[in-house]
Amino acid sequence: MFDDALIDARLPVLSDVAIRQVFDEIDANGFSCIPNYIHAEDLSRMQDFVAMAVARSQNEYVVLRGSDAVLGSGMDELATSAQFTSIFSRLYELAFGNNAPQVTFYQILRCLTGKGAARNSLIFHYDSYLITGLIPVTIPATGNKGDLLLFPNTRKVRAFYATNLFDKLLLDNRITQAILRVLARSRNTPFVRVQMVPGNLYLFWGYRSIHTNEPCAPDKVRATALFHFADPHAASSLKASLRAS
Ligand SMILES: O=C(O)CCC(=O)C(=O)O
Ligand SMILES: [Fe+2]
Repeated sequence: MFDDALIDARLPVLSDVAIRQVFDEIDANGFSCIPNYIHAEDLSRMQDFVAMAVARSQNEYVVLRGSDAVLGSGMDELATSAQFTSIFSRLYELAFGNNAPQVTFYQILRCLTGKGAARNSLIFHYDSYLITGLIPVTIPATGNKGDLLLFPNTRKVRAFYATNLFDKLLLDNRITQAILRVLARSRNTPFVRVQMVPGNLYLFWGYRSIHTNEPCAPDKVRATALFHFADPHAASSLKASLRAS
């Protein structure tokens, strides 16, 4: 039996050289993949949790936000694991040259299934956070697996929250979304297609890259654990006043 509290001890240790390689890959290819990042025993605990969450939502699309919402699944432990968080702080320092703030995540577990599977797919967006870590937990064995589609590093980190909002406005409208959907299907697609393998860790610049996921069949489950780190506009007063209103 495994001691649940020791997930950290079962994670691979990544040297600074390995992190530099991850960083270079993200810049060159748009993403980096660390295969078999999650130990099989821990992965199966996460998969059991997903199965329970999906059953509880009557086999419909469900999103769990924050580490309390995934308590006991192992995904909560990841968010505070020294091994896991050090990946993000070192990537941050390579990307921005200054000391990383303490790593705390906007953490979510997305379970794509049922009628909501199609409705919540192919929505192209930028994340609000600089670094995105994605761990596929449950992926359909057959049929559409819900690949991740990435248009890597299409913008810089914006100095102003207002510019960030403008980027999002240009993206978040019917016409742009329709064009991107056509591009995603075209033979010479500019999108990088990332196949989801359970237990792997995928890293990319979520803030800088247009991205989305493909759907899976309504009778299948595609669940991903997302770890978002570093909001560049955390100190923006415009953002604060928009939130308050
Ligand atoms: O589930 C996925 O593969 C991606 C989801 C995503 O990009 C997000 O939640 O920000
Ligand atoms: Fe995203």
